[in-house]
Order: sequence, then C-alpha cells, then structure tokens
Amino acid sequence: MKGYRLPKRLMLGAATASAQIEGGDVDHNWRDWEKKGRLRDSSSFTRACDHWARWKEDIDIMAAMGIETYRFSVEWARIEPKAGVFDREAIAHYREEIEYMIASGIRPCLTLHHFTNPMWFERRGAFLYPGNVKTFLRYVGVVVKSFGDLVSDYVTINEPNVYTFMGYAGQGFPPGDNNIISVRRVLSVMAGCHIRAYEKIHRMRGKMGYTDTQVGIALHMRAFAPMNPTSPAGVLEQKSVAVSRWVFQDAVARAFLLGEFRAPYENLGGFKRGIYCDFLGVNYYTRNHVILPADDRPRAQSPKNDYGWEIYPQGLAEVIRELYKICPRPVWVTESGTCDENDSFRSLFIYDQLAVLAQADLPVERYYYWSLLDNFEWLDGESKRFGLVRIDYGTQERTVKKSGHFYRELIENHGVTEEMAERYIAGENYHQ
Ligand code: IFM
Repeated sequence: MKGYRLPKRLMLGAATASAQIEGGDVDHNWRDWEKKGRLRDSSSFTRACDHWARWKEDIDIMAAMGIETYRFSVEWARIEPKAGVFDREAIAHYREEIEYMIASGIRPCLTLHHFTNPMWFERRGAFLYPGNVKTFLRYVGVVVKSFGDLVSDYVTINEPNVYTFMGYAGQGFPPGDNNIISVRRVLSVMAGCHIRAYEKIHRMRGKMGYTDTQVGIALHMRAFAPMNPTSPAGVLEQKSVAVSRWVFQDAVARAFLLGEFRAPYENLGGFKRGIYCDFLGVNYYTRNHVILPADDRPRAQSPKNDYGWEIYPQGLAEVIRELYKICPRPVWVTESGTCDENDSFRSLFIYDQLAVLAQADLPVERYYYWSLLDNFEWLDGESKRFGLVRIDYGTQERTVKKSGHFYRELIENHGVTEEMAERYIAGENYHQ
C-alpha cells in the first residue's frame, strides 16, 4: 500500500456532539423521545459517555493523540434550561473545558445546535415558526458573550437537512412529523437562524476586537447516483437524482450560505443575497443509489460499513466540488467517519478518505473524524460505534482503538508512510 503526504494547510481533528457524549438528565427533545419509547433500543441519553464528568480525561486522550482541533457542541438545554433563564454553572463548566482544551494545544470549533432543542423550545414549535428565530439568537448571544474570547470558530447548525428530513418527513427523529410543508418551513426558518447568527457572531466578536472569526454550517452531503444508469429507467432515475441533490443539499446550501431562497425554500425574513459563511462545512458519509419511484439504497456489490452504508471515498471530492461551485470558500470536512463495531476497517476508511484529500486539488483546510468516542447514535443508541476510542458503557473505561493509534501516527507524520499502511491496514476489509 502506498504512503502519502497531506496538504500542508490541512488541520486534523475529531468531532463529537453534546447529547451524544455528555450523559445526564437534560430536558431536551431527544431525552423526551427516549422517554416516549421512540429509540430502537433501551439505551439512555442519561448515560452516554459520561463526558460531563469525564471531560478532562477525554481532552487528555485527544492531546495524547495529537488532535489539532476539536469540534464539539454546547447543549442549549443546559445553558438555557428555561426560556430566558441561563445557567451560570453550566456556562462555567463549558468555559473550564474550553480553557483546558486550549491549554492542551487543541483549537476549539464550537457547534451551537446539533439536533437537540430544549423541551421548552420544542413545545413552542422549534424551527417551524419564524418568530422563534429571535429565541435562537438570544441563546447565540449568550454563548458568544460567554466564550467569544476563547473561541473563534463556530458551526451555527449541524446538518439542518438531516434534522429536518428525519424529523419532518417521516424518518423517525423527533418531533415525528411527516409533512412536506413542514420540511419547507423548518429549513427556511433554520436558514434565517443561521444568517442572523452569522451576522451576530461576527458583530459581537468584532466589538470584542477580534478579526479572526470563522462561522459556517455543517451540511450533510451525499453523493447521489442512479441505480440502473444503462436501463430504460436510468433517464428517469437520473432526473430523480437531480431532484434529491437539489432539495436535500444544493437548494439548502444556497439558502443558508448565500441567502438565495429558491423553491422549495422561502425567504421568510427579507434576507438579502450575500455570503453568509467563512468556510463550507461538509459532513460526508456515503453515496445513495436512487431507484424509482422514490427510494434509494446502496448497490448490492459495493463495500459497506456496519450500518450498510456504502463506503465511497471518492464521493467526498465530488460533494466538495459540488458545494464549492455554489459558494467558493475554504472547505472544512466537519464530519467523516464510519460505523465499525470491531474496528476492523476504520483505519482503512481513514486512509482511503484522506487519500482523496491528498490527491485531489481541493481547498480543504480541516478534517474532523467522526467521532472521537463511540457515542450515542440517536435512534440506535449505544449499539452503533463510530469512535477512535472505545467506550465500555458499563464501566465508562476508555480504550484507544487501533484506528485511534493509526490516526495519532497519521497526525504526527501529516500523512501515511508505506510502513504505517502496511502495519495498520494490510488485512483490513470493508463488508461486501
Ligand atoms: O452521529 C451522527 C452525527 O450526530 C451527525 N452526523 C452523522 C453522524 C453519524 O450518523
């Protein structure tokens, strides 16, 4: 296996999200969903990785791995447990964590919203109502006031397209809606939240005297392809591919990043066209093959992970090019990872994925592996493992996996040597 060097400017990091790792009985929509019995197993958000208590240990693990930047989220329901009431202790807790991260040589990248809403906000209809934009902005203001001197890099909203399609198009996320009008409305309102948050973060940090602020979203991007390109149905499948790409990601990107609202999305706040991002955050996992009338699935013969998602490394370059055409800004791969219970192909996955960035001439500045730790995978709870570090959920013992050691050496070398590839990857295979 060949070695490679990564582009000099590429920073290597890892990502997590608060509800997926922190544990504790926090009054958010996903804990509520769990209480309603809507998860696929009996895992509880109250346990997760107990990171709320073990954050120091987790940062020490990252520092030992050489992680250069850490993308994490703060939990809105902890910071603002009741509408307009802010929890000073929770804020102090996050401050201590961020200070320790920085002192450990790790650059923070803070996500403001990663799927979870405080229940009081959920009960008010969350992002279904344009009137709720100001509620989100009040929270953003408190976060920037509290951490703005420590954090320059912000993701306003994680995967607004997944949040919306999974929650409002019958895919099992809260609030369990299935209504295309709601999809349109929620994404339009979220775009407004992002645009105003982008402006507000820049304004607030500007007043604090900082000029290094970087704000974006993390957009979930899929590579789409027709299942039967050479059959008579192929032409229609190709059309369906174009629709999926447009509705799920390209039109969403235009609304959020450019304030350009094209059907099906609507400009509910009189937003002007502009550029509302300093980087293009891309979360990339897989390719979907579209089948008529309206379905998609991986091809039978393609390599897959434990979830059955196709592993298609080249898709990362494809989606980056697609997004860069819409908005030419530096790219941050805000998530890239795989589900692999036995850690039997994760090193190969990282090797393949980063080889794409090493070879393609793409303006990529950051790569965040998802995820630092095995963590709470939403509907699938503790049963799906994405981490570089294994969590024994019973004892909360952390063990760096083989892939974690591979990533550590990769960061140290800023690339992969032939010898490393041989030592870590020979013998690894994806599921077929
Ligand atoms: O775990 C999730 C994360 O919260 C958002 N992006 C995809 C990951 C894997 O499903």
